[in-house]
Amino acid sequence: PAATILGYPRIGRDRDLKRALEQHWRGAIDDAAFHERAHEIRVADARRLVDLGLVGDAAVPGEWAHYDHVLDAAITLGAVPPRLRDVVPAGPVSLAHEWLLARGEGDVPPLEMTKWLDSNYHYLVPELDAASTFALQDRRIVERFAAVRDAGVVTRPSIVGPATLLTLATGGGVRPIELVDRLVPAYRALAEALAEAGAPWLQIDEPALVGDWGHVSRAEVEAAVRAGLEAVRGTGVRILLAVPNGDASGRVEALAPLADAVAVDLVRGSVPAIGGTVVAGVVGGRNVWRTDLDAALETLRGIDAHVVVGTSTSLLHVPHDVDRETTLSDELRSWLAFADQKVAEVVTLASALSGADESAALGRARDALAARRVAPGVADGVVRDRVAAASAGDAERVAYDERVAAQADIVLPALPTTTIGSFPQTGDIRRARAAHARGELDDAGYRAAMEAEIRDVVALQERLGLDVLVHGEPERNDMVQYFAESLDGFAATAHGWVQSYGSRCTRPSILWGDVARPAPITVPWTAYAQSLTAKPVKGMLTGPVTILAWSFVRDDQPLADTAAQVAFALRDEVTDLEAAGTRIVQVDEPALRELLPLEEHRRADYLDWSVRAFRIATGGAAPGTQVHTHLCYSEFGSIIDAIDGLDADVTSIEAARSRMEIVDDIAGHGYPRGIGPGVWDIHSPRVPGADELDELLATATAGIPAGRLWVNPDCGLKTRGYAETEASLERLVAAAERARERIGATV
Ligand code: THG
Ligand code: ZN
Repeated sequence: PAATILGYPRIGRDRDLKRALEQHWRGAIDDAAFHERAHEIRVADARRLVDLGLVGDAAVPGEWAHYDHVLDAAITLGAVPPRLRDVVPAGPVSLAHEWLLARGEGDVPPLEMTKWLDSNYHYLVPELDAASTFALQDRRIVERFAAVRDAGVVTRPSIVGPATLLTLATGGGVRPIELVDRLVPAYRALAEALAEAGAPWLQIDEPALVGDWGHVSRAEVEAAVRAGLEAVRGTGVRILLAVPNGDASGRVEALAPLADAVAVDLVRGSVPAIGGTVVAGVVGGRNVWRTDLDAALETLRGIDAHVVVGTSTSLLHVPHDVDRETTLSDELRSWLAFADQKVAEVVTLASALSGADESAALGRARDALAARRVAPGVADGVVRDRVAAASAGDAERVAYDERVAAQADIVLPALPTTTIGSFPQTGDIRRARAAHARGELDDAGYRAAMEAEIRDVVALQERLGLDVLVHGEPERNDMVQYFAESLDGFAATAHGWVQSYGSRCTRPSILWGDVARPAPITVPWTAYAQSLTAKPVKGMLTGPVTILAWSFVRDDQPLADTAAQVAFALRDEVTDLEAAGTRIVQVDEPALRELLPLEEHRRADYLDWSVRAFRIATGGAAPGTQVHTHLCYSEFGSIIDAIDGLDADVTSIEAARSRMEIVDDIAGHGYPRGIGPGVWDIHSPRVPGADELDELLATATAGIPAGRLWVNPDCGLKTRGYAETEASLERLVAAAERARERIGATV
């Protein structure tokens, strides 16, 4: 073909797949109905892509996982977790078993979920061990190809390649990458089956090639890609090696001759010196902005190979169609390109490249870009002056010891107990928010409903005996969307859903202009909660890096500059919270790890600006204000210096699932400030046992000095119910008391 994309959103234009999944999980539809709905979504999307201009030899990609594409690869190749060998039989995997792997059931925990590369999408981590064997066990990829072909569209199936699959897998007693020779014959079998079914092309995704992984060397990744390509040669199906999500140049040249075509990311990377056919990813799959078509065309014309115009990554990470966003201004909408608009862009570029007259389309793109550059709000002199005038002092608080002294009047026991911030979002809260959004509940009624909820949450925490309270965040749906709605420079979409994991989606805001805070955001809620209790109530903010990571961020200035703007807006919020009497402010950065670049050489710069942004946001806090932060993962060791650099007085992190493994990292590093390793894994409704809590706290007190240890859950409680929340927090408080007695801490 002349144009293609590396993948398309699979959740459906109206989140049709989400609904089908959730209906099947609740038993509202049976297997046959689910498969029928999933098939209809596939056919509708494939036909749409043809209508949008993806025509010719397998131009339409075919990646159609029900839940996750990494899980699909594992299922296809028979990579069932060792612990479930007796439960999930060899052969095709039923829907019930697929959901067991994805979601767990009873005593069976699901596969672990982790962020896909540097995105906000979560994949399921394949579990392997030394006894793992592989074969083409499940023919879903072949069957879907055949079914969509029978409906009229010849697609290009894709699968995560062996190097990437093994790099992202965990191994019990074996480094998964060492299993590559055992794995690649299963890819061969897949290619043969696809050839037999008449598939002209197979796309093998190897983003692992662009990263530096630590646990796997570059040579090992390259060897695994090579082994995969060698295994699938000569079956009759042609191979597209896709290397998205980063700069493939310098890494792909030696492998290119083993594939029939190579797709590279030319948004983040440069053109590698390869001949043959290159799918040139000049249209970005990770942002929502219209492409600079003139610049793209120039890049394309400079490539010395047979060029197919493509996207830099799959379009999985962007919403379907900007034309549906009728609540956005016409002006902003004209600057944007969601998945369908990006398809149109690759088609236009291919047409222009072949010599056709696309001057009208190119002109429209040029005009939109020019208008965007000078539009009011894109550059705000006051905001820019403030960022430009930032000094080292803005990012600096006084020494930790001095802060501890200044915070001495915040009276707390040893091993203080607290929560991460949110309490369960009840049906009442959601209904009140929805009614308010529809205009059926006025502002006063809405405030009354939220205040009633805050009263209940504060009373509950007092009854449970927690030491540092929260207001529970009933007024927030999504912690990033909430701040975006209150800050200048952001816009919200109505239909812009993207898959986060399984059926769960988020609707990222669009950060299009300079960021400023027109008015205080959280102060009234926090102040109201504090008025109800003598115990300290934490103010709760989302940090600058997380606000960027979970929004669609402007591409016309460095991320570091945008982060600094958000940081100054939050800094003002911290000051206003202090003025309202708040002594403890938490600034969450759960996404700090997520934006860490895949390539080693880009990491220092990232950590530098991201840590600085956090420090600007919190650097205005008085020494007597206790600054907390929260990070949502347990891979503490890999970025512990950056976490140290945040200079927060107290940091809460996930730890229960990994049985307090991080305590060693903390002890080994000599981390000097307060730390709360989570003792209750809130990702499941399970109530932790008293013994289990005692054991986790014993590990924590053995490695962390009592004066610095906090006791808290792993994460916020908004997805939990009240039954398990009350029971678990009661046990958590009791366990903290036992731990204090055990170590002889005085209260
Ligand atoms: N907000 C945003 N991104 C995130 C998280 C978040 N990424 C990481 C992590 N948290 C992902 N977790 C979730 C958890 C739940 C949901 C989505 C992502 C979820 N979504 C609802 C759904 O799909 O039905 C929709 C929620 C809504 O109506 O806004 O439940 O917290 N940005
Ligand atoms: Zn968390």
